Amino acid sequence: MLKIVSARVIVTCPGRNFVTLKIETSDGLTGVGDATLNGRELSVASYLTDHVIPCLIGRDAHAIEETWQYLYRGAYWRRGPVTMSAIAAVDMALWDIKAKAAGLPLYQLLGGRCRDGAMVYAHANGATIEETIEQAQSYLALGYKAIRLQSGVPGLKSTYGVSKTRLFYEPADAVLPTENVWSSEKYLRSVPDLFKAARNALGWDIHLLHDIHHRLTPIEAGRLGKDLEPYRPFWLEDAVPAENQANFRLIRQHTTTPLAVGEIFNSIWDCKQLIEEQLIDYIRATVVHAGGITHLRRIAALADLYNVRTGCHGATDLSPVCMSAALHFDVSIPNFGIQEYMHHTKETDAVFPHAYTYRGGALHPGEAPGLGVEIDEKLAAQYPYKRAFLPVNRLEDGSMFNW
Ligand code: CS2
Ligand code: MG
Repeated sequence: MLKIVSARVIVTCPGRNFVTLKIETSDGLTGVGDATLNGRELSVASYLTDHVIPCLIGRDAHAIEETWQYLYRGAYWRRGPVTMSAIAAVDMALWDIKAKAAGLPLYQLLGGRCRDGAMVYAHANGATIEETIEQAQSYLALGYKAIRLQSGVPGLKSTYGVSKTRLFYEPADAVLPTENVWSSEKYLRSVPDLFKAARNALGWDIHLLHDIHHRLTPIEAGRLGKDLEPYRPFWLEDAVPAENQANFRLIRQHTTTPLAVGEIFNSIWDCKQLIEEQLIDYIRATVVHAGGITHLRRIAALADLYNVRTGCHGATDLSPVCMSAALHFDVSIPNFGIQEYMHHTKETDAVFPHAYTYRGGALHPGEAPGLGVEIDEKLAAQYPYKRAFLPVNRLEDGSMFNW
């Protein structure tokens, strides 16, 4: 039996915090898993170190499903972002080990390729519409087939998705949460202008996406979806908070603009109704936060029954380990939609050497055995953890709102 003989959690901060689980086996094979939960990293690190790793030692490294069930049912306190990110990290590491033992890139163990590469979308953002479009044009020149547009909102000091550094968007920007101020009215007035200008400047042979980031009511989202229909968005993302999945029925009644949701989901139960009632078009759940490859494949299989495609989250706070795992998943499923791709910094890429490459508007997982990514532990040790919180968001009257 291929036994798990040790496991450790590596917390590193090459520009932002990442939590990585590394599992070692009796024949020297190792596997890695991403366990990064932006703003709550140490919770998952402790969950793994104090409550999971002691149970892993001596277990069969090949028994991925059994281990998943052991950690899910055995927790008693099921689901939630911390638990499911910890389970995800173990799952990714065990799939990494299994594929390395087989000498194959992971996608070959997931049924082989359904497509060459995973179409990705880049992030164009700017304080003004002009700045946003100028950055979108630079992505167009790089061969991207899909671009997300996020622009400043006239009258608001800040908004979601517009970063100071423009290229690397890292929202966890302070040792205590920064306070943002929001106005849906000001925002709703600005988005149609952004899309009209974008279509005029970029044309129609490019997918244009937008992230509302949980900030509208269903009827506001219905109105925005209708306002944008002439510009054919690829999707409107996180239109409304999705604890109440029935919220999306109201949006669906008013617009044919495709809807995407799910980057903060951590299990199939968070999206079962959305998928079964076809209230969404893309499910954004990701490998690191939704229980790993094992569970995300279940979500994709359910989605496939209802014409829902995947659109995995891929922000900079998901490490190259998660991106590697996502790409093996993306090329192997029938109902892949699109993969988010926010570049990591050079420092991050150096800590996580990886096989995936960008080519012609898509990412390719590469042919290295396993996930095709490692963590340089010596280099990682040079970047100690630095507490950083995601911002909070208030309405102009000072009441708490959704960030
Ligand atoms: C965003 C993320 O990428 C996205 O679609 O929603 O940037 C999200 O805000 C961060 O991952 C939060 O840590
Ligand atoms: Mg988002």
